Amino acid sequence: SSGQSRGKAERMFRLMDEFLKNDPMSLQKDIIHHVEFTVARSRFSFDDFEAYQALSHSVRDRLIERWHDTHQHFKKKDPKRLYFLSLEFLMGRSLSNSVINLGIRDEYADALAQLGFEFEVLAEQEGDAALGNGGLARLSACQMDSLATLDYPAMGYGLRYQYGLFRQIIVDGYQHEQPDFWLNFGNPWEIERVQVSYSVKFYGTVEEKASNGVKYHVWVPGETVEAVAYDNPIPGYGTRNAINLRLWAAKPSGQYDLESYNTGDYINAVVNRQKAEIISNVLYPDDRSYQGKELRLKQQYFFVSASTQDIIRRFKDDHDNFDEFPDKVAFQINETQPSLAIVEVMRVLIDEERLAWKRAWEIVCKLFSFTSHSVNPEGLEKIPVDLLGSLLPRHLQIIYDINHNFMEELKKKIGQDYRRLDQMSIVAEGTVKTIRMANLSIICSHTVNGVSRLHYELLKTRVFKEFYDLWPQKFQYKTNGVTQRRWIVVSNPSLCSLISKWLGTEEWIRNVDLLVGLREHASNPVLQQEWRMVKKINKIRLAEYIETLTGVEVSLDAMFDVQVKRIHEYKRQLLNILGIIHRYYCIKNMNESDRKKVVPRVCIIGGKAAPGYEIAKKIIKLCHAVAEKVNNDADVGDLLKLIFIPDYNVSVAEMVIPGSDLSQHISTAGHEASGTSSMKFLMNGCLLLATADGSTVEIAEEVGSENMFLFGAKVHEVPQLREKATSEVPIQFVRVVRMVRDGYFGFKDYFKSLCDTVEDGKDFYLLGSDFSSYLEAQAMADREFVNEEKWTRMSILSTAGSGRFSSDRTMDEYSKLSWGIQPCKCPF
Ligand code: NBG
Repeated sequence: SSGQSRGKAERMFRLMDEFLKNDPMSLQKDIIHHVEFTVARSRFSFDDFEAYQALSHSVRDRLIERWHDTHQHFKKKDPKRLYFLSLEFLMGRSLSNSVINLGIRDEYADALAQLGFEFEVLAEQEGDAALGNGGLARLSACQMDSLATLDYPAMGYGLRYQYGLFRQIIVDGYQHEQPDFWLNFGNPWEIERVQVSYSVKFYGTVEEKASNGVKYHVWVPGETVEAVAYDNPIPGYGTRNAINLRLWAAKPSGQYDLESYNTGDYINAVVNRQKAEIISNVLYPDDRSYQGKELRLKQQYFFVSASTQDIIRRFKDDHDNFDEFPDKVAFQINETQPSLAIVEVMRVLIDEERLAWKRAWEIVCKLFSFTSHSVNPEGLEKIPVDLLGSLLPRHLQIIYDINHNFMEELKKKIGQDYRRLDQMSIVAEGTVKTIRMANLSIICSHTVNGVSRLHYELLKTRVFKEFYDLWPQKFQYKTNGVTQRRWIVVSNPSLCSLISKWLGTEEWIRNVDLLVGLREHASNPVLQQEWRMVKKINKIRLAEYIETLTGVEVSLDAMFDVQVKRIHEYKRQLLNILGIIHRYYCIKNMNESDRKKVVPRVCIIGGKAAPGYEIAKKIIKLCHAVAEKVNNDADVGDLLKLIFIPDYNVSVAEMVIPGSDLSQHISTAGHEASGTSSMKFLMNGCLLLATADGSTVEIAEEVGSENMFLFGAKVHEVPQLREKATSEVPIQFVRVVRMVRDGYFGFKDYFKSLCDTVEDGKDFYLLGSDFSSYLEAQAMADREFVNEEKWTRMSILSTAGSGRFSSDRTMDEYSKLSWGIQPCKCPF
């Protein structure tokens, strides 16, 4: 029979070979086939969107093929695997990235051209998959791309939200939120796996039982919900490997409550079952505050429980006891939201697999690597004990037991130092008793990671100081990175070709360190000329976008100065706007001959504010109010324009970043854990105007601080500056704040509370004390910009120095230092 199955396999193989050919003719047939039978449109009449759908299905077939092969290969080799748990993944679009990683972009473009379609036009039809908020979520997406490309045996787990991050629309300068029902038109990039599903339990009670004198616990749930898998293949570049991102959707459980059906209220019984789906309905739109909401906790446990069951099931398929578990499995906990996985693994091992506590704990301690993405101790996740105890009664018991053991151990080490014991306890006493998820994560993980060197210093000395003193060896950092595939190859094809031409190879797409090779050509006038040409192409694309969106025409000769990211007080978009007001004031008060010397600027700001974040929303409104005035002032003309780009997301970023000359990363020092958009700008040859915060410190080391515009207080200066009752705030700052306060831009009452946040003595983020050095850095940027050769050289050196900030490097570091995994390459 093995001969029979081999015969069958060979036959299947031959058949497969028959269909997935990549010559233009086969691709055309394939697309037409999908038009007719998948999209069910006539091959004689279909529009761009339908063509996009058919095209995606054709690409998807090729993805699935590699993804199956990779799966088989991993199964055969049984390497140690990494499971990357994150509540958020900001994938953006998939089409262009997929065909590029599969290496068949040009073949598809040719095939489409022969059918009368343009690849780029169809690619624009795709909506973004926005299952995340900001930096953390996009980082996860970049890291998945690197894991696949570097052939690591990895898999991502998350939640398949029906509604992704809200769409931002602007009405009269105010942000409004609209639901993002991204699945409305279907999603060709996922594969529904109805047969891969697990029951997830909630509520109920815990019963203590005994068998042969050994006590154990049984959790009798009050509610059960089904988790169904949706698989999203992630293709690597230049490899056959394609890994899996498995997202869970909630469905009503198959177990019926006969009681409610028998009472005769059939309709209500069905409707109630449907409520289970609420769990995976909507992404929480706040990236920084944890409000202890039940639904949020349910989301966390739901995805963690399904993932854990899946991981343990896979392990048990090939192993008959848990001795090898830590040799085969590594868990990565992205921020604290997935940290219930720790407790869940512990629960399964002791309650279901009936391992002794001590044995189970030994195993758990070898599994988890935890990465913190926060710097603010107040922002750390705390879950009210009552909430956790009611939703997950057994988990609360286990947390208490873990904490009890930890406290006993700690007392042996540090004695009865109650202040310290209290700070390190997982359980925080207070009016509302809470569980500190960060403490849980640190205690149970073998590695605690920071996302930049500076962040690591802050974790050690401030955020988790007590833990660092106890376990210095646990603490590490792996500076974030982004994938050059999406951020250069997909989003900036002209730059991509130019780089390959000058390096004489495309190898940098897999080995980004090669970008340093550009350094030796940085002053070469031919490269410089071509480099400027590329920038121009991208600026034209951006200018056209701006014009269609806002009706404002911008000059291509102006410096495009961009700040795009979530709106937060600490990121200081307000500093940027106040700087723009200052620029405006200066232009207004100049004589004609001075005006001729002004370097024209197009200031571009974009980003979403969390729906409940009032001050952030006022910053957006202020931006519009200032833009209204400045853009319509005949005295100013092309010298200054202010543009707010609505609904900033991954695909908007792909267009904005390549078209920027200068980009701003101006958080108050000590507040940005890393920052990753800076890395994307850097790769695209944009100069950075930045504070010494997060990863910009390391960026300066790579590209040289003389090739950046650094300003502002350093981390160690911030506390003293805050202490000072009144700091030395420059007159320019007082003036611009006064203009806003006095209603120069209208909406006087509305902006009052915003102005109050930067009042002397209350200016927590130090806009006032950093203002002078900010203006100096800006003036410096103006001076350099007019020197074309110098500016272009700095731009080339930025790209050349960006190699260290690839997520490929980050993933290699994690694999070696935290996860202990090796590449596992699928043969072609
Ligand atoms: C963010 C930090 C950024 C960092 C990203 C990725 C969250 C909660 N944190 O500085 O603010 O670059 O994480 O590590 O999104």
